[in-house]
Amino acid sequence: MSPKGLGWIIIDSLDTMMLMNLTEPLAEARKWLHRELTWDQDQDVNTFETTIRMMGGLLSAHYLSTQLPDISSKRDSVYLAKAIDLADRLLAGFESQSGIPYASVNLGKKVGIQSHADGGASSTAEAATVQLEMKYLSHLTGNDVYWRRAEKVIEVLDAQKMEGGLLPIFVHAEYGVFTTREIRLGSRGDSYYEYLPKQYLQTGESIYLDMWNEALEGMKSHLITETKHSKLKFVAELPLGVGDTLSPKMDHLVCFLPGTIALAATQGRTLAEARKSLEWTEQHEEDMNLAAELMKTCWGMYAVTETGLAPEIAWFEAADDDLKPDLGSRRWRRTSNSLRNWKKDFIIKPLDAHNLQRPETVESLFMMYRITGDNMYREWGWKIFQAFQKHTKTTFGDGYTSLEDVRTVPPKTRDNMESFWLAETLKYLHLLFSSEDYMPLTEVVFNTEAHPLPRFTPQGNLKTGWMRMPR
Ligand code: DMJ
Repeated sequence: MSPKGLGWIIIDSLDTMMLMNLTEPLAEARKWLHRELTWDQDQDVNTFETTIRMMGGLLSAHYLSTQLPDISSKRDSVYLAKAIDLADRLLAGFESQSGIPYASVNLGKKVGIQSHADGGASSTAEAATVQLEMKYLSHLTGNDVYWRRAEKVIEVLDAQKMEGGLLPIFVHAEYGVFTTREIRLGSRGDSYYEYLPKQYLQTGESIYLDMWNEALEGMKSHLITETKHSKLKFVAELPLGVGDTLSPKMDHLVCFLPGTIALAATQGRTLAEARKSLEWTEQHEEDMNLAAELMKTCWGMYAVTETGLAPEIAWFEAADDDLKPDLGSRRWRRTSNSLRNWKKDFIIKPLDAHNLQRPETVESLFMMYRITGDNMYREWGWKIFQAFQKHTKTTFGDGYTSLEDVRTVPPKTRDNMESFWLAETLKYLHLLFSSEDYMPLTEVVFNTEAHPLPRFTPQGNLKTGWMRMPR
């Protein structure tokens, strides 16, 4: 990405090495960070990607180095120092009129840069997925500037009072208004929703739980429908916004949702524990059922293909009636568990048939397993792992690669490995088969790049600085 390198793969995989106790490559990585890495480079970077992967990676490495004494000395400040330097550069991205971050930042010049595409708008998911990282940094340093910039974004988005808490996927950084009506939980929408309950879990701020509850109801009323033959539940898209016809398409990216629904319902406890709590309601049971149904569909994205790996995007056979606006009042039909029926419902188009070794399904499997204890989730995860082993290993066995098409065996390979394969997919698979008390969901919250950060009680002036306007 830049002549001097930004350590993209190295930093994104630091905490994976820590969690897997890979001490030798970790020592090498740390040495490189200490001696070579500089953020003072005349380089444009994506504000969101750099926050979730680089800041998230460094902050998590800092946190784990205080928790796992065998892998590092407690007084090791290199990760935190690099995170602070980076964050102070990324703050330039928030210097817009509205407080919505620009799509990019020049690290050396410390200036924000509006997107060169999409009419200059930033994507909603990108703007609204920096909060866990910025707030943890405020907690660590006592400097509230990161916290304030991060929460301002959510205040601006929420002030638009979108129906059902469902937000269009582009927002203008200067004017702070949405520039499209298109709504989806896949690309450009996804992690806005993921960070609502996670912000609540991280700091206990109830405003974000309210927003999540509203958005989840909105999804049930306007986005979640079922397939024609097997009645698998899926999250459709609204190209023209709420009140218009649904498009029967679901990105693999949406598969963060089952795990997130279960996490929000139980607050990271096991289902058995959560059910004992006084706040547990029929609504939470319903949410857990929804999580299980969507999990099945995400597993289906793998189970129906020849390679056993999911395409980037799936389309579904669905009855016209099930794509009409306002689905809230409909009754769901029983889902078939027959693979033959599932196959009739999945449509994979040639341009959507690639696989980037994405994590979302195994991420949700990890959360579902930790929460429900149901072994089926480990079994599905194991099959997915085996399929990755079989089809994505490079010819000489020295790495892994993305695939061109999951529908043919052997699949044509690409020549690319995304850093989230190391940061997320392998980490979540590892944790799926680790002991339940390793990185417990009651103590940590994973950022959207799978970097575990601690849940904490904010001190001093670190508290919610805004209120929702009446709907
Ligand atoms: C990751 O960078 C993050 O999980 C992000 O939220 C979505 N895209 C990739 C993985 O698919």
